[in-house]
Amino acid sequence: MLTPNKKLIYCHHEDHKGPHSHPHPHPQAGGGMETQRSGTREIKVVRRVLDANDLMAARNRELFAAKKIFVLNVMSSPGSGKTTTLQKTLSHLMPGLRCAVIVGDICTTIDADRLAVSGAPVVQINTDAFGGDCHLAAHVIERALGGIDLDAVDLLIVENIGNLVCPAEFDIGEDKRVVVLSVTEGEDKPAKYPLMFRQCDAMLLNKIDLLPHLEYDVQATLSSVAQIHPGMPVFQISAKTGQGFEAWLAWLRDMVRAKKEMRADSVH
Ligand SMILES: Nc1nc2c(ncn2[C@@H]2O[C@H](COP(=O)(O)OP(=O)(O)O)[C@@H](O)[C@H]2O)c(=O)[nH]1
Ligand SMILES: [Mg+2]
Repeated sequence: MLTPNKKLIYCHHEDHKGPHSHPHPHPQAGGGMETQRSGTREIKVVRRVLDANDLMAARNRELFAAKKIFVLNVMSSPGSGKTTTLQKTLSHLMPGLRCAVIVGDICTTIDADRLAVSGAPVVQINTDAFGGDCHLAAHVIERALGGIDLDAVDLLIVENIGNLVCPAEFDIGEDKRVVVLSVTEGEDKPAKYPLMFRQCDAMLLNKIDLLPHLEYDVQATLSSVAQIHPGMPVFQISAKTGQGFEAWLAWLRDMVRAKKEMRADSVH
Protein backbone atom coordinates (compact mmCIF):
# COMPACT_ATOMS: atom_id res chain seq x y z
CA MET A 1 0.00 0.00 0.00
CA LEU A 2 1.52 3.32 -1.04
CA THR A 3 0.71 6.49 0.86
CA PRO A 4 1.50 10.08 -0.27
CA ASN A 5 4.87 10.14 1.53
CA LYS A 6 5.98 6.88 -0.07
CA LYS A 7 7.35 6.00 -3.47
CA LEU A 8 8.51 2.77 -5.06
CA ILE A 9 11.16 2.48 -7.73
CA TYR A 10 12.80 -0.49 -9.37
CA CYS A 11 16.54 -0.34 -9.88
CA HIS A 12 19.33 -2.46 -11.21
CA HIS A 13 22.88 -2.34 -12.45
CA GLU A 14 22.76 -0.70 -15.88
CA ASP A 15 24.38 -3.70 -17.48
CA HIS A 16 22.96 -6.39 -15.21
CA LYS A 17 21.10 -9.05 -17.17
CA GLY A 18 18.69 -11.17 -15.12
CA PRO A 19 17.83 -13.75 -13.98
CA HIS A 20 19.90 -13.20 -10.88
CA SER A 21 22.96 -15.36 -10.84
CA HIS A 22 24.81 -13.35 -8.20
CA PRO A 23 27.50 -12.40 -10.69
CA HIS A 24 30.35 -11.46 -8.41
CA PRO A 25 32.47 -9.57 -9.11
CA HIS A 26 29.75 -7.00 -9.68
CA PRO A 27 29.49 -6.52 -13.41
CA GLN A 28 29.63 -2.74 -13.52
CA ALA A 29 32.72 -2.72 -11.43
CA GLY A 30 35.40 -3.61 -13.92
CA GLY A 31 38.11 -5.78 -12.46
CA GLY A 32 41.77 -6.42 -11.91
CA MET A 33 43.46 -9.75 -11.43
CA GLU A 34 46.30 -10.40 -9.04
CA THR A 35 48.03 -13.51 -7.79
CA GLN A 36 48.46 -14.42 -4.11
CA ARG A 37 50.28 -17.34 -2.54
CA SER A 38 48.49 -19.53 -0.02
CA GLY A 39 50.76 -22.26 1.34
CA THR A 40 52.06 -24.08 -1.73
CA ARG A 41 49.31 -22.83 -4.02
CA GLU A 42 49.02 -19.82 -6.26
CA ILE A 43 45.56 -18.33 -6.24
CA LYS A 44 44.13 -15.87 -8.74
CA VAL A 45 42.26 -13.12 -6.94
CA VAL A 46 39.87 -10.79 -8.73
CA ARG A 47 40.03 -7.26 -7.40
CA ARG A 48 37.16 -5.00 -8.24
CA VAL A 49 37.85 -1.50 -9.29
CA LEU A 50 34.71 0.40 -8.52
CA ASP A 51 35.48 3.33 -10.78
CA ALA A 52 32.01 3.95 -12.20
CA ASN A 53 30.32 3.62 -8.83
CA ASP A 54 32.88 5.84 -7.13
CA LEU A 55 32.33 8.55 -9.71
CA MET A 56 28.58 8.54 -9.13
CA ALA A 57 29.09 8.40 -5.36
CA ALA A 58 31.28 11.52 -5.58
CA ARG A 59 28.52 13.30 -7.48
CA ASN A 60 25.96 12.30 -4.85
CA ARG A 61 28.36 13.50 -2.13
CA GLU A 62 28.73 16.90 -3.80
CA LEU A 63 24.96 17.27 -3.99
CA PHE A 64 24.55 16.34 -0.30
CA ALA A 65 27.29 18.82 0.62
CA ALA A 66 25.62 21.61 -1.34
CA LYS A 67 22.31 20.88 0.39
CA LYS A 68 24.00 20.28 3.78
CA ILE A 69 22.23 16.95 4.19
CA PHE A 70 23.84 14.37 6.46
CA VAL A 71 23.54 10.94 4.87
CA LEU A 72 23.68 7.74 6.90
CA ASN A 73 24.08 4.34 5.25
CA VAL A 74 22.66 1.60 7.52
CA MET A 75 23.75 -1.96 6.79
CA SER A 76 23.38 -5.40 8.37
CA SER A 77 22.29 -8.92 7.68
CA PRO A 78 18.54 -9.45 7.22
CA GLY A 79 16.57 -9.38 10.45
CA SER A 80 19.11 -7.73 12.75
CA GLY A 81 16.70 -4.87 13.30
CA LYS A 82 17.55 -2.06 10.84
CA THR A 83 13.96 -1.05 10.18
CA THR A 84 12.90 -1.33 13.83
CA THR A 85 15.93 0.75 14.88
CA LEU A 86 15.14 3.38 12.26
CA GLN A 87 11.48 3.49 13.26
CA LYS A 88 12.47 4.26 16.83
CA THR A 89 15.21 6.66 15.74
CA LEU A 90 12.80 8.63 13.54
CA SER A 91 10.21 8.77 16.33
CA HIS A 92 12.83 10.52 18.52
CA LEU A 93 14.32 12.82 15.89
CA MET A 94 11.21 14.03 14.12
CA PRO A 95 9.86 16.63 13.74
CA GLY A 96 12.87 18.48 15.24
CA LEU A 97 15.04 17.14 12.45
CA ARG A 98 13.72 16.87 8.92
CA CYS A 99 14.35 13.26 7.95
CA ALA A 100 13.91 11.23 4.77
CA VAL A 101 14.52 7.56 4.08
CA ILE A 102 15.59 5.46 1.11
CA VAL A 103 15.08 1.77 1.76
CA GLY A 104 16.32 -1.07 -0.40
CA ASP A 105 14.84 -4.55 -0.59
CA ILE A 106 14.76 -7.19 -3.25
CA CYS A 107 10.95 -7.36 -3.06
CA THR A 108 8.00 -5.70 -1.33
CA THR A 109 7.25 -2.31 0.23
CA ILE A 110 6.95 -3.78 3.73
CA ASP A 111 9.79 -1.67 5.14
CA ALA A 112 8.56 1.48 3.40
CA ASP A 113 5.14 0.89 4.93
CA ARG A 114 6.70 0.61 8.38
CA LEU A 115 8.95 3.65 7.99
CA ALA A 116 6.35 5.90 6.36
CA VAL A 117 4.30 5.80 9.57
CA SER A 118 6.88 8.28 10.93
CA GLY A 119 5.67 10.85 8.42
CA ALA A 120 9.09 11.05 6.75
CA PRO A 121 9.23 10.84 2.96
CA VAL A 122 10.25 7.29 2.07
CA VAL A 123 11.46 5.88 -1.24
CA GLN A 124 11.44 2.10 -1.51
CA ILE A 125 13.83 0.58 -4.00
CA ASN A 126 13.07 -2.94 -5.27
CA THR A 127 15.78 -4.75 -7.20
CA ASP A 128 13.84 -7.95 -7.86
CA ALA A 129 12.64 -7.38 -11.42
CA PHE A 130 16.18 -6.79 -12.62
CA GLY A 131 18.07 -9.61 -10.99
CA GLY A 132 17.77 -8.95 -7.27
CA ASP A 133 20.89 -6.91 -6.61
CA CYS A 134 22.21 -7.56 -3.13
CA HIS A 135 23.25 -3.97 -2.35
CA LEU A 136 22.42 -0.38 -3.27
CA ALA A 137 24.80 1.26 -5.72
CA ALA A 138 25.40 5.00 -6.10
CA HIS A 139 23.39 5.37 -9.31
CA VAL A 140 20.40 3.74 -7.63
CA ILE A 141 20.56 6.29 -4.83
CA GLU A 142 20.83 9.10 -7.38
CA ARG A 143 17.65 7.87 -9.03
CA ALA A 144 15.82 7.58 -5.72
CA LEU A 145 16.75 11.18 -4.84
CA GLY A 146 14.38 12.33 -7.57
CA GLY A 147 11.53 11.27 -5.30
CA ILE A 148 12.60 13.47 -2.37
CA ASP A 149 12.50 17.26 -1.86
CA LEU A 150 16.13 17.64 -0.79
CA ASP A 151 15.63 21.26 0.28
CA ALA A 152 13.40 19.96 3.08
CA VAL A 153 15.81 17.37 4.48
CA ASP A 154 18.52 17.55 7.19
CA LEU A 155 19.09 13.81 7.58
CA LEU A 156 18.79 11.22 4.85
CA ILE A 157 18.89 7.63 6.06
CA VAL A 158 19.53 4.80 3.64
CA GLU A 159 18.51 1.34 4.82
CA ASN A 160 20.61 -0.88 2.62
CA ILE A 161 19.64 -4.34 1.43
CA GLY A 162 20.16 -6.98 4.13
CA ASN A 163 23.60 -8.45 3.56
CA LEU A 164 26.85 -8.28 5.51
CA VAL A 165 29.02 -8.57 2.39
CA CYS A 166 28.17 -6.62 -0.77
CA PRO A 167 26.83 -3.29 0.59
CA ALA A 168 30.19 -2.66 2.29
CA GLU A 169 31.87 -2.53 -1.12
CA PHE A 170 29.72 0.23 -2.60
CA ASP A 171 30.16 3.89 -1.74
CA ILE A 172 26.83 5.67 -2.26
CA GLY A 173 28.02 9.16 -1.34
CA GLU A 174 27.09 8.82 2.33
CA ASP A 175 28.76 10.67 5.20
CA LYS A 176 28.80 7.80 7.67
CA ARG A 177 28.12 4.09 7.68
CA VAL A 178 26.56 2.16 10.50
CA VAL A 179 26.36 -1.60 10.88
CA VAL A 180 23.64 -3.18 13.00
CA LEU A 181 24.53 -6.50 14.59
CA SER A 182 21.99 -8.29 16.74
CA VAL A 183 22.89 -10.49 19.67
CA THR A 184 21.02 -13.37 18.05
CA GLU A 185 23.54 -13.54 15.18
CA GLY A 186 26.53 -14.82 17.13
CA GLU A 187 29.76 -13.28 18.39
CA ASP A 188 31.71 -14.47 15.35
CA LYS A 189 30.12 -12.27 12.69
CA PRO A 190 32.58 -9.33 12.87
CA ALA A 191 35.49 -11.75 12.45
CA LYS A 192 33.75 -13.53 9.56
CA TYR A 193 32.74 -10.35 7.73
CA PRO A 194 35.58 -7.97 8.63
CA LEU A 195 35.21 -5.62 5.65
CA MET A 196 31.78 -4.52 6.81
CA PHE A 197 33.01 -3.75 10.32
CA ARG A 198 36.18 -2.06 9.05
CA GLN A 199 34.23 0.15 6.64
CA CYS A 200 31.67 1.35 9.17
CA ASP A 201 31.94 4.38 11.44
CA ALA A 202 29.76 3.01 14.23
CA MET A 203 28.11 -0.22 15.24
CA LEU A 204 24.76 -0.79 16.86
CA LEU A 205 24.62 -3.98 18.92
CA ASN A 206 20.88 -4.55 18.87
CA LYS A 207 18.33 -6.72 20.70
CA ILE A 208 20.12 -6.49 24.03
CA ASP A 209 16.72 -7.01 25.67
CA LEU A 210 17.15 -10.67 24.66
CA LEU A 211 20.48 -11.15 26.47
CA PRO A 212 18.92 -12.77 29.56
CA HIS A 213 17.60 -15.54 27.30
CA LEU A 214 20.81 -16.17 25.36
CA GLU A 215 24.30 -17.41 25.94
CA TYR A 216 25.80 -14.46 24.17
CA ASP A 217 29.19 -13.04 25.06
CA VAL A 218 29.00 -9.26 24.61
CA GLN A 219 32.65 -8.81 25.69
CA ALA A 220 33.85 -11.29 23.07
CA THR A 221 31.98 -9.34 20.38
CA LEU A 222 33.38 -6.02 21.60
CA SER A 223 36.96 -7.36 21.63
CA SER A 224 36.55 -8.81 18.16
CA VAL A 225 35.21 -5.50 16.83
CA ALA A 226 38.00 -3.59 18.60
CA GLN A 227 40.58 -5.74 16.82
CA ILE A 228 39.01 -5.25 13.41
CA HIS A 229 38.25 -1.55 13.81
CA PRO A 230 39.99 -0.02 16.84
CA GLY A 231 38.13 2.91 18.32
CA MET A 232 34.86 2.45 16.42
CA PRO A 233 31.99 3.48 18.69
CA VAL A 234 29.63 0.64 19.60
CA PHE A 235 26.17 1.48 20.92
CA GLN A 236 24.38 -1.32 22.75
CA ILE A 237 20.69 -0.84 22.09
CA SER A 238 17.31 -2.45 22.07
CA ALA A 239 15.16 -1.13 19.26
CA LYS A 240 12.26 -2.85 20.98
CA THR A 241 12.55 -1.21 24.41
CA GLY A 242 14.55 1.91 23.49
CA GLN A 243 17.37 0.98 25.86
CA GLY A 244 20.67 2.64 24.93
CA PHE A 245 19.14 5.08 22.48
CA GLU A 246 20.31 8.27 24.24
CA ALA A 247 23.96 7.76 23.28
CA TRP A 248 23.11 6.63 19.75
CA LEU A 249 20.81 9.61 19.15
CA ALA A 250 23.39 12.03 20.59
CA TRP A 251 26.02 10.66 18.17
CA LEU A 252 23.64 11.03 15.24
CA ARG A 253 22.53 14.56 16.20
CA ASP A 254 26.19 15.62 16.50
CA MET A 255 26.85 14.33 13.00
CA VAL A 256 23.86 16.16 11.51
CA ARG A 257 24.91 19.37 13.29
CA ALA A 258 28.51 19.07 12.08
CA LYS A 259 27.31 18.64 8.49
CA LYS A 260 25.18 21.79 8.75
CA GLU A 261 28.23 23.72 9.89
CA MET A 262 30.52 22.30 7.22
CA ARG A 263 31.42 24.41 4.23
CA ALA A 264 30.02 22.85 1.05
CA ASP A 265 33.36 23.13 -0.76
CA SER A 266 35.23 21.29 2.02
CA VAL A 267 33.90 17.94 0.81
CA HIS A 268 36.03 15.96 -1.59
N1 LIG B 1 13.52 -8.58 20.90
C1 LIG B 1 13.86 -7.71 19.96
N2 LIG B 1 13.44 -7.88 18.70
C2 LIG B 1 13.79 -6.97 17.78
C3 LIG B 1 14.60 -5.85 18.10
N3 LIG B 1 14.81 -5.15 16.95
C4 LIG B 1 14.16 -5.80 15.98
N4 LIG B 1 13.53 -6.89 16.47
C5 LIG B 1 12.71 -7.87 15.73
O1 LIG B 1 13.56 -8.50 14.76
C6 LIG B 1 12.84 -8.76 13.57
C7 LIG B 1 13.55 -8.14 12.38
O2 LIG B 1 13.57 -6.74 12.53
P1 LIG B 1 13.68 -5.74 11.31
O3 LIG B 1 13.73 -4.37 11.89
O4 LIG B 1 12.64 -6.02 10.29
O5 LIG B 1 15.11 -6.14 10.74
P2 LIG B 1 15.82 -5.73 9.35
O6 LIG B 1 15.59 -6.86 8.40
O7 LIG B 1 17.28 -5.60 9.69
O8 LIG B 1 15.24 -4.44 8.90
C8 LIG B 1 11.44 -8.21 13.78
O9 LIG B 1 10.60 -9.26 14.18
C9 LIG B 1 11.63 -7.21 14.91
O10 LIG B 1 10.47 -7.03 15.68
C10 LIG B 1 15.03 -5.69 19.44
O11 LIG B 1 15.76 -4.76 19.82
N5 LIG B 1 14.64 -6.65 20.33
MG1 LIG C 1 14.40 -3.83 7.05
